[in-house]
Amino acid sequence: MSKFKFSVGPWNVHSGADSYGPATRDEISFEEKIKRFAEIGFSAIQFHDDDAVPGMNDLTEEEIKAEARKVKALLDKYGLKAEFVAPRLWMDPHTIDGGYMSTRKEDREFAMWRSFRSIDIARELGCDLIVLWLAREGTLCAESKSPVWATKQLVSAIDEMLDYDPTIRICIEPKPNEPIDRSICGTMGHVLAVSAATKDPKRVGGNLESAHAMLAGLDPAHEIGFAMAFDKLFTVHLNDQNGIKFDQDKSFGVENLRVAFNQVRVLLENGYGKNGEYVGLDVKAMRTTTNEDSYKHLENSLNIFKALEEKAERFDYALRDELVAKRDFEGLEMYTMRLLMGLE
Ligand code: GLO
Ligand code: MG
Repeated sequence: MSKFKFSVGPWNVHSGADSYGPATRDEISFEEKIKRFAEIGFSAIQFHDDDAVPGMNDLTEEEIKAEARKVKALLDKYGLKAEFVAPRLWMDPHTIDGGYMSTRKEDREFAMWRSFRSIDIARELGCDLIVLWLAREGTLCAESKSPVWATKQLVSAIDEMLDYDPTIRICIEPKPNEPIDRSICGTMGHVLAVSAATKDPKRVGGNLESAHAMLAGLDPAHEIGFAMAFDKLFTVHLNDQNGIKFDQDKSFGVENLRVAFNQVRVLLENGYGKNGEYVGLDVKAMRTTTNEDSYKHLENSLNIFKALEEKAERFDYALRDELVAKRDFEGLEMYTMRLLMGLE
């Protein structure tokens, strides 16, 4: 029995289209997805603002809230919670050059409008968390904007959200690049610095995604640990990644089991979940996956997580302490490998 609760977003089941080719699987309706998510073992759904309210740019504030209430009723029907809402500030013509740090004032205003509406939607869905994945916040042309100005823009955008709703929490999902070239907030260290500069740092934390940490050349378990040391890990996006290249969002643990194990272990050791946090997955199916297997990468990720949780529960801390006292790290490494290989 897992100690954790799991969450997922509707974008984690998709048709397989990529930048180089069309869809390879059928589109699945939102309701069908969440029904299956509940059956597979997820207890909460993550949303982009327009996952909850499609076409929201053309709706009034009241209409947006009314649409969100319909989604809440669907969640209730399947016994699911909403975990967070993330303003999608990377698809719209207004966000070509980013949102909060766009070079155009009207685009920055659009980004704030979407952020405030995301807060409204979150409230209707019964959650208090806004995730900011800062997809296009940075520079495509290094000379186009000052990184000092851009960083301050991010802080003041967050301050405005904190003011808009006195109980909402803001959670930055750092990523060093892609689609932006040079990001402004690339790692958990950046997130903590930005958090500290806001008017209410307690309400500003991070969402660590395994693949994003790896793209920054960092160990995701250490990024998780760094955030947890300051009570700043508001959620996680677990997945896997084969090296420093484009963001792959592979199933959790399929590339590097030891790195995955250490992510589970650091979460377990430090009581992740005791404040209601979910273990979120952000994984993509391979393009070759068939319609029938549209959810297999999610089931695999959950099964791998739970198997690693069981290994982490069995991790022999007395032996670890004994080996550490002798500085026998070769021995400790081999013990860990034996545990992972099923030899312990
Ligand atoms: C992409 C991100 C993306 C976000 C999602 C929620 O690299 O990981 O999937 O997590 O849009 O904001
Ligand atoms: Mg993510």
